[in-house]
Amino acid sequence: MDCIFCRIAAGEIPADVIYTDEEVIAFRDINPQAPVHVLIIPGEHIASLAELPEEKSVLVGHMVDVANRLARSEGISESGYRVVMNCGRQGGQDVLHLHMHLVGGRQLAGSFG
Ligand code: DGP
Repeated sequence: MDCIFCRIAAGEIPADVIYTDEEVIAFRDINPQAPVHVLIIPGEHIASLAELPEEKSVLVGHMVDVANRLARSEGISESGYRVVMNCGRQGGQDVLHLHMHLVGGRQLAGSFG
């Protein structure tokens, strides 16, 4: 399977990785929309939120924990931030490997464009 995020997780493609554990990897978005724009992905290939089996939903809770932790280490915990998961084409998902955006460091506008 030719998945760019699987290749980043495997270390085959360079990325600015800022966090890793047994379940997830976090790296800076290549096209940042704000001073802080980090992607948190599972190491395992799951195409989207719609493909997440119920028995693995705890993974998303872990991704939220990591996002909160990174918000603190990036210095945006107090000022505020946004966590987004796009799902499917109309949901704005371009890369078909489950990921969570952590965005902050500037005033963000309304989110349902
Ligand atoms: P989404 O639209 O939710 O699927 O967001 C995908 C994000 O992934 C988008 O903000 C750009 C980012 N991205 C795509 N390819 C790469 C890459 O090769 N490296 C990094 N660091 N980010 C990427």
